[in-house]
Amino acid sequence: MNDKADRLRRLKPKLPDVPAELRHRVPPGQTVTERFPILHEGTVPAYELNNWSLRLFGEVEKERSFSFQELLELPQVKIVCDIHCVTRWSKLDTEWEGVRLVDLLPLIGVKPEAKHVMIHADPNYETNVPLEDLMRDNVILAHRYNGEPLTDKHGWPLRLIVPHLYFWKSAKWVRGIELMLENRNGYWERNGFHHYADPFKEQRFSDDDYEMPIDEWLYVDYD
Ligand SMILES: Nc1nc2c(c(=O)[nH]1)N[C@H]1C(S)=C(S)[C@@H](COP(=O)(O)O)O[C@H]1N2
Ligand SMILES: [Mo]
Repeated sequence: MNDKADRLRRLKPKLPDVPAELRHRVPPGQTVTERFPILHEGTVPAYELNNWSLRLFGEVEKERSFSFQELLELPQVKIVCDIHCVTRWSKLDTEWEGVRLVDLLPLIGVKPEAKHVMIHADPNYETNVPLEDLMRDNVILAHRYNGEPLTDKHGWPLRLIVPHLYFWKSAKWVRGIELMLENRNGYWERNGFHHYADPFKEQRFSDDDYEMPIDEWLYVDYD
């Protein structure tokens, strides 16, 4: 059992003020940073793009794997969004480029009974998202950030971006998308964090009775 949820919610945060003009964009209990923290479990994976693929499976008409090149041949979109990490940092106006799930998933024929998705990622990470949340216009599998290819530490070659949920749902190093009939919980969701994770409702923990220290994210790596 990973005790991050317990550790984080024990301390009481004192948050710096969010500038008034930004307050409507910053969820409660968050603070804004210009920097880009790097957070993940385990070590950064190294890939040979030729051996890399993204597998779509589960409740689909026909399971299929996409090479990186095949993903690049699909319609590409750019989104600008705010991201909110459960450790209390938010970063505004981040720009990502990639493929919309709403463009990708129809290619494999998702069965109508499928309502839930498990995102499978390296190293040994998974996170669950309702299918309808992935169908939003600004939910993408991103391969570029701020006009450049993703860096290794931010998820190269491919990561999910789900702007409207806490950032742990935005899995880096995504390798598989599993369509499911029933919800199953992913890694953090099994370890004390909320199964849905709406930052504007402060859905941080599975029981949400505690608060997180404001300075948790200051102690991670940056670029
Ligand atoms: N594969 C993988 N993806 C992951 C994680 C992880 O541990 N493994 N951590 C999540 C968490 S908790 C956060 S806050 C974001 C951090 O992304 P960043 O390092 O690009 O800021 O990645 C998410 N995606
Ligand atoms: Mo996070």
